[in-house]
Amino acid sequence: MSYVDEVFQAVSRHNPGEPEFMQAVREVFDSLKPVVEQRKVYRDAGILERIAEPERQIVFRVPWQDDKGKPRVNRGIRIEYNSALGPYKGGIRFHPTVNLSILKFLGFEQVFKNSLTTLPLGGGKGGSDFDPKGKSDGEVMRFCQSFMLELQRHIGPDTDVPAGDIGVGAREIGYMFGQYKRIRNEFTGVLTGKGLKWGGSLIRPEATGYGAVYFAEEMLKTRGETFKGKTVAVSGSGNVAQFTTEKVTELGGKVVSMSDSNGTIYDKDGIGDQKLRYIMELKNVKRGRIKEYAEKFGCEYREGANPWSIKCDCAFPSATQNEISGKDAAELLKNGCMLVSEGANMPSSPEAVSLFVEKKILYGPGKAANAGGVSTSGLEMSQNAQRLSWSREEVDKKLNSIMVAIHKQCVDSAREYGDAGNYVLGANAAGFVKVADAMIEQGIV
Ligand code: NDP
Ligand code: 2IT
Repeated sequence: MSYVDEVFQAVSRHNPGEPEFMQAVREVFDSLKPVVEQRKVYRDAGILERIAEPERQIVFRVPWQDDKGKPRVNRGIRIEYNSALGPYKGGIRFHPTVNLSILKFLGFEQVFKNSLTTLPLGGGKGGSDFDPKGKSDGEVMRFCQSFMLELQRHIGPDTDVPAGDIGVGAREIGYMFGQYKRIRNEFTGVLTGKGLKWGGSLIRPEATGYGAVYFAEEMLKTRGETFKGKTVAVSGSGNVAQFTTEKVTELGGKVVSMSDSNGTIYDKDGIGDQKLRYIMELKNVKRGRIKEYAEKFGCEYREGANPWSIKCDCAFPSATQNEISGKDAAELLKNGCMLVSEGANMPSSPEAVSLFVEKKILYGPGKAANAGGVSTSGLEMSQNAQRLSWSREEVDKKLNSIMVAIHKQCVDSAREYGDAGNYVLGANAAGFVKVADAMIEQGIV
């Protein structure tokens, strides 16, 4: 049996009942076969065994009181996955589906993603099964304060720097930052995605969506194409989806869909700037459902459906993991989709990934395509350390050049390992090599 398969089996045995985690490990390990074949040193140093095991997993009780005074309990988790390249870095997710499998898959992906950013960032991820939907601001605040009361002892600006993810945006980061500052009596860059008045970076809110579009622009260039006149399907209507839509529109594409967990809107005229402002207000302030857009603007609404049966040239999955099944992928391809850029983490099922790679469309996997968010978090950390803030133009320019650099690493490494144009191989191999080499240089720790 190959070294890769041997370690994969051991990892499966040690992590029973964690399908999302095993899916992420399988995908990365499959790409690494030509890499470990070429560089025996990784086997000698036991790198795969070590890299699959998180450095630290923290699980804790989060008690809080709801508006009726009733005691409630959720589970808090932080996975400090790998610190070979820098402090643990990665988002916090609040969603009822959160469990160890999901946070380990996200943490594992984050390690390689952060390596690709060119910045000194280790990988981590955290969250809770707390559901912010339908909760009052007061309930969300009390939950965030309780979550941070425990988390604060494990994190710090040089140790572990969390940020947002699903269900964690500006409001939640604010409440968590306020609580950290109060407990520790320190005003530091311990979280990213902070408000602009108190240490946040310009462009961080936009960064994941903009980055996914910049990455797609680079992929399009390899075929002499641009966004001008392209029809684009976006899923989700949260942070990543909103700024993906904004940037695609700015570059001359037409976004015809957005969605939430209840359904999809299909607006053939395109979700232009005015309509996007409506969605931002609806989702970020009123916290309503995407269906209200269809009612307001009189477009089609598909209850319970995702956008993948809509005819499009480019798809930006920006909601959640495994949102594109094999069947959805076949439908996208049948309708002529030639580019998929993943704003979400692992949105394509293994069957969908295989189809995209086999058909040689421009397929940018999440760990490369959505790395603009964490990259700009890295830029926020630099600004905090300098006690300076950079202009919008400066941060946007840096974000763009990081996405160009990530694209180049993917292209070069796919070619080096024998499958030019395969961004899955390129991203996994390039991300891995840097972390693995750093681990070897730092000894068996
Ligand atoms: P938000 O919470 O802002 O938005 C999430 C969106 O996805 C909402 O529209 C939500 O709908 C939808 N969604 C969530 N879960 C499901 C589900 N199970 N089925 C269908 N729709 C769902 O999160 P973000 O925009 O920040 O994150 C979206 C994706 O991007 C995630 O995969 C995240 O890990 C990834 N990502 C985020 C980064 C960031 O900087 N924020 C950086 C890199 C990746 P509803 O409101 O109905 O739940
Ligand atoms: O998945 C991700 O990269 C994020 N949620 C952003 C992490 C970060 O630290 O900005």
